[in-house]
Amino acid sequence: MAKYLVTGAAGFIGRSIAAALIARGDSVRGIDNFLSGKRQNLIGLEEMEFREGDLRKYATCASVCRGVDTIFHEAALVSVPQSVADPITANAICVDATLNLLEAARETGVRRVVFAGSSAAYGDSETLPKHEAMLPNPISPYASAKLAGENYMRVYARIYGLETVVLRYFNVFGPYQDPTSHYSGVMAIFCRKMLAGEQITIFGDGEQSRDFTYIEDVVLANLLAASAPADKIAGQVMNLATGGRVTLNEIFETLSSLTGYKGTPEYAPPRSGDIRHSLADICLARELIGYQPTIDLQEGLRRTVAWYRAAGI
Ligand code: UD2
Repeated sequence: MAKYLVTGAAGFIGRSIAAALIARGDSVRGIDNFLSGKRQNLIGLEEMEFREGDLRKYATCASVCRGVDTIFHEAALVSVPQSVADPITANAICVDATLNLLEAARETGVRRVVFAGSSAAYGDSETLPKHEAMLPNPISPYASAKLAGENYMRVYARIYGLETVVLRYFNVFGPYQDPTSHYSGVMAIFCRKMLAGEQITIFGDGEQSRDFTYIEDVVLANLLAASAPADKIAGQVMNLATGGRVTLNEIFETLSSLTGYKGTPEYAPPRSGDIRHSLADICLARELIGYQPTIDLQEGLRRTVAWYRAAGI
């Protein structure tokens, strides 16, 4: 039976991929250093062979790759502002660790690596939707580091024949996303605060827009990327999103009605490194891995609010 390795397995996206693999009966190993991952995210994943460790150490990568067929590399420092505050750590976590993992994968005979890329690669170029043929234009340390990871993926496919594939995530949201840090994703923060009746802050005028992707579709795309024929995906980079966008002000309105929130947002200056609009062209993922989003924004928000309400975080 093929063995899967999920890095960042205690994080939001990693644990969701691991849960889907376990649910279909696959054998899964997970690794996390709990820098941003949470131990409670491992609840329900008891069938996973879990190792606590840090991919910035090559020996850890070599040990965790042994016997693995396919890796889902989700471990990262995921926040743009956090990378602005500490670019050296962002680089170590997103670049050094990724190169260690690729080299260990090559050495131990791993067949495929599916990598969590980021729409941050596009920066704030005005062209919408963003498509993969556009020149990258990173505008934050996070974006540069994620792009470097992508480039290593392509190089390892080309030079060493590893079947690497990059999914460029656009704002992912849903159950298990950590709402408790000021580096958390906006959906998680808004859900938690609005359910608790707390003041929320919108950075900028709220007219910035994002292509918010529900976690279940991200998991789906990862599974498709893991099983697609090598000649279609090896060395490829593709967007993973919905192909629709919504402003923060619109999100606020929808979440107000779903949560019963009565407050109004406080508006603050835009965040450094923030991009204005983000919208994906998802044709390539459709063509290469047969991806089609299944959960629309309204349904995704409904499920997300229900989850935070039940979790009582
Ligand atoms: C997302 C990803 C990031 C990267 C990037 C690519 C998340 C958590 N981060 O960053 O990993 O891929 O996209 O561009 O998915 N905001 C508020 N109030 C708050 C928090 C955020 O107004 O309390 C704003 C924020 O200034 C930004 C928008 O909401 O304009 C989205 O922020 P985010 O941190 O959720 O995600 P983003 O797009 O910076």
